[in-house]
Amino acid sequence: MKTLLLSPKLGSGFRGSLPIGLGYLKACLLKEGFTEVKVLDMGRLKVESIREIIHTESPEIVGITTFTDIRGNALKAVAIAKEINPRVKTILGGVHATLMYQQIMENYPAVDIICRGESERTIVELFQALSNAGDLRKVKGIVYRQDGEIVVTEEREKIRDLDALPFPNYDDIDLKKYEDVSGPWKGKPVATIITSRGCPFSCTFCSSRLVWGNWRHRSVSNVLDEIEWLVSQYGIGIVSILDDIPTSNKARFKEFCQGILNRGLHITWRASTRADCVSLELLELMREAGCLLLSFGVESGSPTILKNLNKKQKIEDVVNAFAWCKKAGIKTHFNVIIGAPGETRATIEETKNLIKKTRPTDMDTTNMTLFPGTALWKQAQDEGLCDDSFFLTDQECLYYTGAMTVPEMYQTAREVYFLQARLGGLSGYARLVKFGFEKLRWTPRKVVSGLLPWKRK
Ligand code: B12
Ligand code: SF4
Repeated sequence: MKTLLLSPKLGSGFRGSLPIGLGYLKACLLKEGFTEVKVLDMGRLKVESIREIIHTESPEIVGITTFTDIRGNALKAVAIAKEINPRVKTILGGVHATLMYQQIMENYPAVDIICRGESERTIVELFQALSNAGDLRKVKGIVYRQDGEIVVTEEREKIRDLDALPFPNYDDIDLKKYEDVSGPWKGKPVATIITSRGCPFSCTFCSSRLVWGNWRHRSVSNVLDEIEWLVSQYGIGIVSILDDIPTSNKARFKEFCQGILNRGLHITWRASTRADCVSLELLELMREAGCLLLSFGVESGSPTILKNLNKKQKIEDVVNAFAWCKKAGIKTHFNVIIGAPGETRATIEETKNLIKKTRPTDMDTTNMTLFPGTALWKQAQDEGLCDDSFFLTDQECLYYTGAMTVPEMYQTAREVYFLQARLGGLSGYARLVKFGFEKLRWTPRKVVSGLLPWKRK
């Protein structure tokens, strides 16, 4: 069965990263004898280019990933594929389809099947059923239509033994295209790896647990083998660890760093984690093992906001983590959420004070975004701020507006970026000039709204 696995066109300003999820799916399909599978990253292509792709590749199956904000790109690509060849079987996967499968099946007839959540096992069983005219009802974790009815099969259990998975397959991908645009790795290709899946926390705004469940991890030796393979096979020297919280288990992560050193792997790497999941000792070892940059989802400097978001993070942990990173020689990235439930002028000041205190190397802000299925989505729905019909529109993101208006959020983002620039002196302003337009996505409409004075309704 000739199959095309696609990652959708990304939003403007996003460069994307290796389609590692599709790489895993292809590797699992190959292992089970489905050899005609091609992975194609459409991240930087026009959605319309799917027309030419379908004509040249003539696939029998088209599978595509969905994120909430760019769901429209994925759904449009599927509709075009179906229009060109109505016999093409279309499959959706990824976070948005996992959480909004009912709405998608009811409203988008071009979608034939949805795979919910972790799909390495599901796609193999699905392909076996499709190629042998087997019973789809027996394939756990899928949604499909039969005689006009939407059939939702039993939930699939999460993969416990992640080491049993093959490494992602990148045969169709030019890894050199995934170079960094800024920072210490500017212009160099970056490979991505996932050493663990899921997260032990339940922040109200986050989809991670809904897709991946509780934290599960690969063995250290299996991860090191993959890095060794990336280095020897593709000449990769820089690795981005995509786990939500790779340092959830500090002892395991120490073992990982020690393994990099013992095997003499000459790589540099970066990761994201939580401030309360690191220690000075661990950070020093991480630096020795090649870690140059750590990104922290700090979200806010206000204990009240952190509590409202169920972040379960103390301000003193944030202060310590940033001070330790400085001591260990690791650059830091401070991520801020603006407009969370309970946000006021005073809580914004608390966040600014925390930035002043921690002096991160870099930072980014995000307006409080509502993702389907999350506790925050339900809260906003109860407050009358949203309902599921939003996902049938062409709009990318829906922000939480229970605390601030959207112009107020953009105005606050400006303030925070200017603060960071001021703290960085000349180089801080230079960075703002260089990346400001991208960071604030200063479209004319947003410039106008961003210039409005900040004031509560
Ligand atoms: C890497 C990453 C990115 C990369 C892009 C990824 C890419 N391929 O180019 C970049 C940096 C660009 C990015 C940006 C953003 N991201 Co992001 N990102 C991630 C991250 C950290 C890892 C994704 C990943 O590779 N996972 C590992 C692989 C194995 O999983 P996977 O790709 O999901 O695939 C598996 C299944 O989903 C399924 N599957 C996936 N596709 C398909 C297709 C088919 C046909 C089938 C059958 C199955 C299937 O099978 C795979 C194997 O099990 C996730 C967090 C996470 N832990 O997943 C967030 C995450 C996906 N991002 C998120 C968000 C919010 C964003 C941003 C909106 C952030 C922002 N405010 O700017 C932007 C949006 C960019 C855009 N859409 O234009 C949210 C998505 C929430 C949602 N409901 O959409 C996540 C879940 C983080 C979170 N915890 O909230 N992101
Ligand atoms: S925001 Fe981070 S810590 Fe919170 S649930 Fe999501 S991945 Fe876990």
